Amino acid sequence: MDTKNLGFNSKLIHAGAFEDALGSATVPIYQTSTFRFKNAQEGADCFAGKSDGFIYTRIANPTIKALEDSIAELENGFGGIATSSGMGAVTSIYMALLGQGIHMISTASVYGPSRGVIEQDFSRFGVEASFVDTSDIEQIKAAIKPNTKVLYIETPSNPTMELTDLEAAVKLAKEHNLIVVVDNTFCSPYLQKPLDFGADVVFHSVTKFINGHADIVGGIIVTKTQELYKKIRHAMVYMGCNMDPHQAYLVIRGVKTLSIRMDRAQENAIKVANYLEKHPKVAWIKYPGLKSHPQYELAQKQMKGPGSMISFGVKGGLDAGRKLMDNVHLALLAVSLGGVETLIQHPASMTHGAVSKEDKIKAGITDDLVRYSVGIEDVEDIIADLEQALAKV
Ligand code: LCS
Repeated sequence: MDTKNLGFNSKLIHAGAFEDALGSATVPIYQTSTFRFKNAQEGADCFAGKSDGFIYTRIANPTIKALEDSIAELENGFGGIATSSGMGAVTSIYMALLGQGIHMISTASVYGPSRGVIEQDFSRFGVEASFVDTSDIEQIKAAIKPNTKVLYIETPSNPTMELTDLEAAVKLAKEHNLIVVVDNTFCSPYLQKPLDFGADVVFHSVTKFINGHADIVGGIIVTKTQELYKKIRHAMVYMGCNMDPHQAYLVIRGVKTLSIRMDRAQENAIKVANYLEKHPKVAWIKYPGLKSHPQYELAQKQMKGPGSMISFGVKGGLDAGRKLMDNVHLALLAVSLGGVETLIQHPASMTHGAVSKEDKIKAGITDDLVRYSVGIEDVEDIIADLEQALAKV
């Protein structure tokens, strides 16, 4: 079926699904490492790229391809590349686009390991990077050097919930021939489509909203052009960052309910954010759906909704935040995000623990920051849980 003209919710169900010989309603799990060739010529043709038959699961696999085709269509891109994890996506992109003497500009408050792998690993191979507040376009402009090739944006950023103006950032990047990469994990294609703003590469930790059930880790990259697709797929295949067919099957299952899960989580998050903003023990809150968010207008412009991630500080700083985390019962004290269950965590000592103290301060990852991923439970229960835990602070 041609799904190109379907609405987003219909695409979630039908995009990328292929028809197999037995008429399966869902995409079967092709749990195989390798594929038989009909004859030697077909094998040679597959390797020469003259046939698009499957060869070996690290290179491509029908179940994984169904997911790749689905997300590529949802992001309005050329092609999808599924990876073993979100970090598999990050490193495949870095490997494909960076190299000796190449400089990248990135969001300072980016997911910790996306920064750490540059500073601790890629730097050993001569890659340079500047981590700046990309929510301020002037800071991006000031960081551009003659050897800058990539602008890497995470919006909203993890965990500071800062937004980067995609339209303005892409405009500036294009004036300097930079490739724009966007980590769209916090939004999913349901809330934000960076390629529509002119970005070149978009990717996700599908561990989060896209899969949504906290039962796998995975990643996916979508490129705007065939050229970038080939380059990044090559890096993914050669580094062995491929997804597994069983993992892909579960993600395909998760994708189908993406919009209804996100609608519910977001509806809850708006109520939770309003509750927290008024709570006397809450020192500050950052949520793009609140008018108090400094980029509330930008959120309205580039996101379909504010999502379900909230950052806030409790009066009394780190100790008070710890007390809150130790006293919630419904929310799981756990890292990750974007699943059906509500999660709470402390970025400065957990997800961003490896970022240096100085860089954390510069990126706004303060010791009192508590990150809250709102799930799809009854919102009354989520708020009651926060209420009793805050009472103990
Ligand atoms: N990008 C963002 C924005 C993320 O939040 C994460 C993981 C990744 C990339 C990497 O994806 P992964 O390899 O874990 O699938 N974020 C996590 C977090 O905030 N808590 O635990 C993992």
